[in-house]
Amino acid sequence: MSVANSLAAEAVVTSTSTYKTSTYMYQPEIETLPRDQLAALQLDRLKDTLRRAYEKVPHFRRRFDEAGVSPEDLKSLEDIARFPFTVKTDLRDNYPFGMFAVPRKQVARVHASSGTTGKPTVVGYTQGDLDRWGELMARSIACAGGTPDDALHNAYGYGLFTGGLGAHYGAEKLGCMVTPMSGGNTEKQNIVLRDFGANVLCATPSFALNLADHAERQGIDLRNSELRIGIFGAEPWTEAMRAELEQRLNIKAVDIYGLSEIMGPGVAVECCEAQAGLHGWEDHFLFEVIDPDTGIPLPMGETGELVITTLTKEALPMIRYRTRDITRLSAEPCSCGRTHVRIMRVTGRNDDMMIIRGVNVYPSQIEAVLVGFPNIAPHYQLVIRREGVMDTLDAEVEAAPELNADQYPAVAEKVQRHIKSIVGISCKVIIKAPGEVPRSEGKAVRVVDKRG
Ligand code: DLL
Repeated sequence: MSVANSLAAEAVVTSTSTYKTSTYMYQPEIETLPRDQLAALQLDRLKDTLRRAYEKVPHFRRRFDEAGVSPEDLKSLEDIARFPFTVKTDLRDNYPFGMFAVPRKQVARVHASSGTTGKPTVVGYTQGDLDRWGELMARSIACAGGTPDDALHNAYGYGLFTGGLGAHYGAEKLGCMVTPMSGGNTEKQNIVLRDFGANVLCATPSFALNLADHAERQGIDLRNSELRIGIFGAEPWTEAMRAELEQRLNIKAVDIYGLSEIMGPGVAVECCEAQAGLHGWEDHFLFEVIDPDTGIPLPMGETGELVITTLTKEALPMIRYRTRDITRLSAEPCSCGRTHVRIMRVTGRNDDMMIIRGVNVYPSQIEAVLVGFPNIAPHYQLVIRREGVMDTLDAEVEAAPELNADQYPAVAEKVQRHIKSIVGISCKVIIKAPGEVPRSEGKAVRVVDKRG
């Protein structure tokens, strides 16, 4: 067993409290399963999932029939490429419960994501699904360095969003003391964080930054608090932002990924040892990366759109779900000893890509320039406008508190030149006074489209 695994295992067995027991079954053999055995397990579970999807969900039956494939055609994992994709509009078209593979009475919980337009996307879970989700989130928190003895402050939003309850039940399963804080209430959060001695903070990275900012103003020294780990996700963020958060909060910051259509948080997470890409839990999910234009699967390591098939979901099996998230997979061994494939940092979504005067750009590329840049604070918003036939981009960036207003133009000019030379686009940088860029209370709104 690797050091990482023995440490995590020890942490689990050393939780001896009579009142609070960890019900999480740490299974190092699953996380370090040799790849051929992992593939065999996936194949078994994939066959079962395809069969259930075909038999129980009219949408899948129709799509499989149209594509001329049946579950029996899958003989190897690679055969998945013959099956049709599922996209977000399929869920909307079958609103609310039309994609469920079990009768309504067997659904124990639903979540939903609002989306920007129209009907929400509704997802459902049987009790078995909820148990497995709790297990995977517990595994994810342990992988991030959390232990049953930790106090975990959960600032992901509770409600229809999967972040709050997803992290909550995982943390309880691991045996942590959980503070179910939800989002918002920044100042109160900091008082609770300090007074309850939180060791682990779960939040979106933009909200964590907001907390750090406020703490400084409130005179709360989070750097010298009990806080040790930040488990940040639900939105794209950068290495620059990681460095900023680690420094400001004196923590180790790890990336966590997930999406409601597949489960919620806990689909993949970084290990605290390497912090270098997120282990995707392959005993429950099958990951592919495809060329977003042709839909053809790409070889391991190439960048494209992440596609996920669930292997154990009962209420809502998902076949080849197009996440729209841009990333690449890595099968390189990880220093922690886990064998599960790594999903490298998601740089952005297909639909977040901006095309400015012919140049493709993701908000995260601009963030990488802005965060850590001298004299500015790491809060920003990008505004797209249309001038004639051209799209223009303004980056609204906040001044650091010590910067005088008469220095704003010179700093703006410098930032502008850096964005041009590093990202390759011309954008106008507008320096705003401290506090003028809207703060995040959950997922940050990075792009404001004013093209009408
Ligand atoms: O954001 C689930 C979640 C909650 C993940 C808490 C992590 C922590 P949705 O609201 O359905 O679910 O949004 C899913 O958010 O397709 C990505 O575009 C984005 N996303 C999630 N995690 C990351 C991440 C939750 N670590 C969508 N990096 C996904 C980049 C992320 N983007």
